[in-house]
Amino acid sequence: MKGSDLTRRGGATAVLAIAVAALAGGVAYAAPVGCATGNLCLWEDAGYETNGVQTDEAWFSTKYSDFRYREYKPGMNAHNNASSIFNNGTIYGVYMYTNVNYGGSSFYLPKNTGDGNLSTGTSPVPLGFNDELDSGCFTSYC
Ligand SMILES: [Ca+2]
Ligand SMILES: [Ca+2]
Ligand SMILES: [Ca+2]
Repeated sequence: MKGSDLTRRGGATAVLAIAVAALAGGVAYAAPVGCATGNLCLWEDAGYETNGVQTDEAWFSTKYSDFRYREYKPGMNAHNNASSIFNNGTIYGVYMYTNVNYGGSSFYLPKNTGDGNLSTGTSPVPLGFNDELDSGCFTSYC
């Protein structure tokens, strides 16, 4: 059987970013797919995704005062519904708030840290922030 080079399976070993891991609500050390270096990213659902899509994230690289105007994707804003968060900043931590204009309750999230499920209190973000966030800022911009 010579020249049997027809059997070359396009090694489509789709190396699906295993960064998805981030254990159930644990701290993640590898940024989720879709969250660019330097950004703070939010997703509507736990597990760093919005309706199953990891690249549908709302983000900011300095600060953002009103998530009603920040969208995961066209027509879907981040007002009172974020359930996972990752700070892919390289220098600063971020403060996140439950009200617009940096008001209400807040928590601090160090750089290169995430919480894959805001509804659990077993990770960097304490309880009380799931589906509540409305603004945030990197410490150098607060
Ligand atoms: Ca949510
Ligand atoms: Ca959590
Ligand atoms: Ca809120």
